[in-house]
Amino acid sequence: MIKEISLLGSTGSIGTQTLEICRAHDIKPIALTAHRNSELLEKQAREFLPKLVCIYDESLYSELKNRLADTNIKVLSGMDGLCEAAAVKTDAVVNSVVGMVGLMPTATALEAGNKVALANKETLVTGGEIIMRLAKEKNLPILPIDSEHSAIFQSLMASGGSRIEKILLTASGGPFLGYNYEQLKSVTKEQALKHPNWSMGHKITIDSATLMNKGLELIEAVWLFDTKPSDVEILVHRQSILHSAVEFEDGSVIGQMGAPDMKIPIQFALTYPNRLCCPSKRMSLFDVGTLTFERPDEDTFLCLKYAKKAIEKKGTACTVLNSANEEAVQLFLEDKISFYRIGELIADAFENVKSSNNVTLDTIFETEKAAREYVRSLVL
Ligand code: MN3
Repeated sequence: MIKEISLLGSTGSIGTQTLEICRAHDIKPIALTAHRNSELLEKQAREFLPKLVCIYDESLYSELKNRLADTNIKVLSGMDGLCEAAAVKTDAVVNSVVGMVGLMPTATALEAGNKVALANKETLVTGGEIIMRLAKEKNLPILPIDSEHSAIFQSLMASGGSRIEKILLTASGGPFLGYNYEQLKSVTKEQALKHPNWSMGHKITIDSATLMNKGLELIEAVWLFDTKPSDVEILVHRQSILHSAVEFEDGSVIGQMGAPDMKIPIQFALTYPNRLCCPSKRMSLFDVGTLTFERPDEDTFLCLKYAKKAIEKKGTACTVLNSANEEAVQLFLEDKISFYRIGELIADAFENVKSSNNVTLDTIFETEKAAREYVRSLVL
């Protein structure tokens, strides 16, 4: 079992819950990194005494350095620091940063021989082809933390090597399930940030409201489980109790259920293949009562439609999709565009930004730059 980890994105929602698991099972984080929250990072550093900490925003480096001046903890910043944290020799790197900023650290962790527990879906959305190849070359597992992918991973443990016929990827539907185009046009940021079942960071909460989150997860599933996009079926499941399932050739469907609590998949990624007591919520099927399933509305929720187009196209098309989404969500959170405009911008970028069939880190970052600039040029 894992004794120590490097935790990238320790001050976010997944990061703080990962530290709860660390406390419960005496796992030591030897590296901690944050985007901008130096106050919480200092607090975490004082509690866990890691070898190093990194603040991604370089303008906060001196502040963090001062905060920790009386300790022996090495203080780093920027992408170099993040990659150094990913490369420390450890039992696993937990990557829970937000956005495709997580791609380089994931590649670096694997290059350094570290196994990866992955919550950063943008890593696989943009770099799935190279990351999965690298993991195979290095013979290192990528253990999914995303709850749906953890559920699929757990369901596959029952496969006995049999062929998968279909992956059933469940979606809560977000706060605007059932809304039509006219209704979506007038929703506010406050409404979009209220997720019915999960408590998460802002980026993923908006992604859940546009259904882009499910689009990104579909792409993530294609890479993680080496499956065709058409073999992944998305089911809107309002209760978020069945976290996803797999259908085998004999028609058996095996899924994983539980309370909607991220500590369960986080812990499983760290204790796999063992199951230990978890400081999580519990589910009562009596309280849940009914489980419902319906098809998503792709004509209204453009993001999902374009995510499917992107994974069918392959190459760096998924990077166009993802980068356009990251920019559009940022613009929405800054009150510069309306909610519905997010999907329109992504559709526009997908049709007009050139993607490459040759997927390398260089072509990914070139595509990212072009897509971000394109979206900003349409708005600002
Ligand atoms: Mn998920």
